[in-house]
Amino acid sequence: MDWDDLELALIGADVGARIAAEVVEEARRERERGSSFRDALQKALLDQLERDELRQKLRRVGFDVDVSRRLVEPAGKVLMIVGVNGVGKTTTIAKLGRYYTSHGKRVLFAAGDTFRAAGSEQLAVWGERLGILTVTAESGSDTAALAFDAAQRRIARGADLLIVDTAGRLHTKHNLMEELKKVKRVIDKADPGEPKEIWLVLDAVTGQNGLEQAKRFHEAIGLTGVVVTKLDGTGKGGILLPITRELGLPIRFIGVGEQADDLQPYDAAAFVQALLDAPAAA
Ligand SMILES: Nc1nc2c(ncn2[C@@H]2O[C@H](COP(=O)(O)OP(=O)(O)OP(=O)(O)O)[C@@H](O)[C@H]2O)c(=O)[nH]1
Ligand SMILES: [Mg+2]
Repeated sequence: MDWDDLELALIGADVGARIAAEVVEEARRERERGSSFRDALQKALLDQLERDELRQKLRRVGFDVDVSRRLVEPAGKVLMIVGVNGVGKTTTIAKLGRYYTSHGKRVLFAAGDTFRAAGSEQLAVWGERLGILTVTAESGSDTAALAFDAAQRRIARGADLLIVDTAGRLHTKHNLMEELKKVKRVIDKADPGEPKEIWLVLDAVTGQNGLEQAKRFHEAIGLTGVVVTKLDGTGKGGILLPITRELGLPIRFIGVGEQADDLQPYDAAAFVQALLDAPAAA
C-alpha cells in the first residue's frame, strides 16, 4: 500500500480528510526515521488519539498504561445518556449497569425514554435480568419528572450511581434538545451538582455524521464523554479520531455486540490495532 492508498483507506474508515492527511504526513516522517510502515502508522494514529499528555509522556519513556484494567470511574453519582434514535443508548445502559455492578457499585436505572410505549419497559427488563432497580414511569409522562424522582431515590438509597436513559432524538430538533436541558436542570435540583457525567452514544456505522451529532449535543448540554457502539458491525470506527481531536471529548467505552458483556473500556492502543487490522485499512 502506498501513502495515497493509506490516506484513502483512512478516509474510508471515517477518519475525515484533514486528519487522514495529518496521519499520513506523520507516518511518513516516522517511516523516514526508519520505523516499519505499520509501526509508523500506529504511532501516527496513536498521537492523534492520545490527548492526555501525561499518558503520552509515560508511553515515551516505556510505560504502557493499560486502561482496560483500570476502572472507568464516573465523576459523580448521576450519569445521563443521550443520543439520536437507535444508536444503542438503552443497551449501553444495560452494559454499563453490568460493568459497574461487577465492580462492586450499587447502580440504579432511570427509564427516561417515556416517549415510546416500549422504551421504558426495555430498560426495566434489562434491570430485572441484571438485578438492578429501574425507576419507571408511564409512557407519555415527563422524563424530567421521572429523572427528579430517580435522583431523589438514589440519594435515599445511598446508591453509587444513577444512570438515566433518554428518548432518542434528532440533534437538529430544537425543542427536543431543550427537553434534555430541562432533564439536566431538574436532576441538579434534586441532587445539586449532578449530573456530572453526560455521555453521548454514537453508532460507529454513522461515520462522519456522528461528528456533527456530537457537536450539536455538546453545544446544547455539554457532554463529558462518548460511547461508540456497534464497532462489531463495521470495519469503520475512524470517527473516534475527530471526536477526540476536534471536540476534545474522551471516549469512555466501546460497544461490540448486543449482550450485557459486550462493552469495553476504551483503549486507544487496542483501538488503533483494530483499525489497522480492519478490512477498510487493509
Ligand atoms: N451489533 C451491535 N448492536 C448493538 C450494539 N449496541 C446496541 N445494539 C443494537 O442496536 C439496536 C438499538 O439499540 P437500543 O439500545 O434500543 O438503542 P437506543 O439508542 O436506546 O434506541 P432508541 O431508544 O429507540 O432511540 C438494538 O437491536 C441493540 O441490540 C452494539 O454494540 N453492537
Ligand atoms: Mg432506548
